[in-house]
Amino acid sequence: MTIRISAPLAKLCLLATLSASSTAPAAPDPDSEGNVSERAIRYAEGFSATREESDLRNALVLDDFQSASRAVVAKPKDSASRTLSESTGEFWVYAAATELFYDDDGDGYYHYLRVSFDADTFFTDAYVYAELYLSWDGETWERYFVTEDFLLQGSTSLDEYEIETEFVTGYPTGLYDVLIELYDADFGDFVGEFGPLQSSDFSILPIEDLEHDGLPPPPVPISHEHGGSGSISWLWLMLLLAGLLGRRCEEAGKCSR
Ligand SMILES: [Ca+2]
Ligand SMILES: [Ca+2]
Repeated sequence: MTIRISAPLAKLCLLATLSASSTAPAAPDPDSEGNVSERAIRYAEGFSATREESDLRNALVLDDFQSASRAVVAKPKDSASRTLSESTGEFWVYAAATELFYDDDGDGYYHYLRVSFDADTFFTDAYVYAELYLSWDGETWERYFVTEDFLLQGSTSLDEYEIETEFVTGYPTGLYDVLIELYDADFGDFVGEFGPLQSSDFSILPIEDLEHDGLPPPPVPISHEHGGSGSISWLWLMLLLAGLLGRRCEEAGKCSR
């Protein structure tokens, strides 16, 4: 698996290579009524050109929602490969990449994701928007973000767009697939996609939310108190050794008095 990792910040950790079989994708914790747990993310979006290359946008806008009823859109995963059948050929995603940041507990699973993509159009310019999806179980895509409308200008790469997401809650530790769907903003038509079928960058990304990316527990303090169990053990050994020496010298008749 290849995942593009940039290294702009001190907290950035290198991503360890993970095999697809190393950890099974996690389930989304359904409650007693079968509803999946609350989702919350922070996000930032914009054209890549408006960000300094070595910086993050810093996802600050909080978006939290109950996924069971209101905002989450889910669909079968096999619905993601419809480019040929539904796209008009007037728009396409030329290239896309994912980057992972922040692994506070050092377990190789990250809570901050940047998705960037360069979409192009046959037209001189056209407004589009993108929907971003995650899949943790290999069976269902769940929408986690919808961008604002933004302008594509022909086939230039200067209109590359990016979305940074900090997963706050509702995203348990697992290996997630990511999918971008592109829509014509004027008509709402699906016009293209980019996901695991197009690049391994969008497969089995090690992600967990902030709740699961806790800092490691502090080291166990070493007790220097006297009289503890360790001291008793040492005292017991000394007495045992003295007893053995005494018995041997009595048997040899060489004990001094
Ligand atoms: Ca982690
Ligand atoms: Ca472009």
